[in-house]
Amino acid sequence: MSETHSGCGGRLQIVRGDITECAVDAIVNAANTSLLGGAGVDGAIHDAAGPELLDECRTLGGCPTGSARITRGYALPARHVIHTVGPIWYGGTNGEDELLASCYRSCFALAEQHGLRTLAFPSISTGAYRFPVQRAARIALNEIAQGLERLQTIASVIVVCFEGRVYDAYHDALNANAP
Ligand code: AR6
Repeated sequence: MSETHSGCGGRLQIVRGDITECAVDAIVNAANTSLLGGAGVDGAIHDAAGPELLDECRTLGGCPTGSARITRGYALPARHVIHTVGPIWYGGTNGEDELLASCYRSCFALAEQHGLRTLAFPSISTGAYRFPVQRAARIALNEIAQGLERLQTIASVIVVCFEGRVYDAYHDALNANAP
């Protein structure tokens, strides 16, 4: 991990890196409604976790857009994976903003139910699903700040940016919201 930047009283970090290397209570996966794997971060997480992750995902029966499901982490350094399904970008008038916000809220709800203290998020929907990254970063950081405010039991949230352009967008969005 490199190039870190922090906010929310030190409980939020923006880093560049690979989420599969994060030793946290749960990493979040940007999945699709089948929960049966795919490309991007989803493929990387399944590769690193091993085939037992797919076996458990098969038992879940999929997940609607904006919701989340939790599994074990298997061979990952993370104890759990929270699989959430971001919206596909269709121009912004199909409820995309609200569905993306709902992904983050659903992840925090699972973190609360399972007593998780450390979370790592990728930039949901900004790859194959084409959500504009500046807009996604504002929504993500707003929801993460609200989640941290509501759940004082969460010690840290890391946003893991795989690409420089994504890191820059989150960095700028965090600075724009700083008091
Ligand atoms: N660690 C952190 N972030 C990553 C990693 C990684 N190892 N690999 C990619 N990213 P995407 P989506 C970033 O396409 O847009 C899948 O096929 C990537 O740079 O993974 O929500 C699913 O099965 C980008 O910023 O997810 C779905 O079908 C971010 O992760 C679909 O893609 C999200 O890009 C979901 O599309």
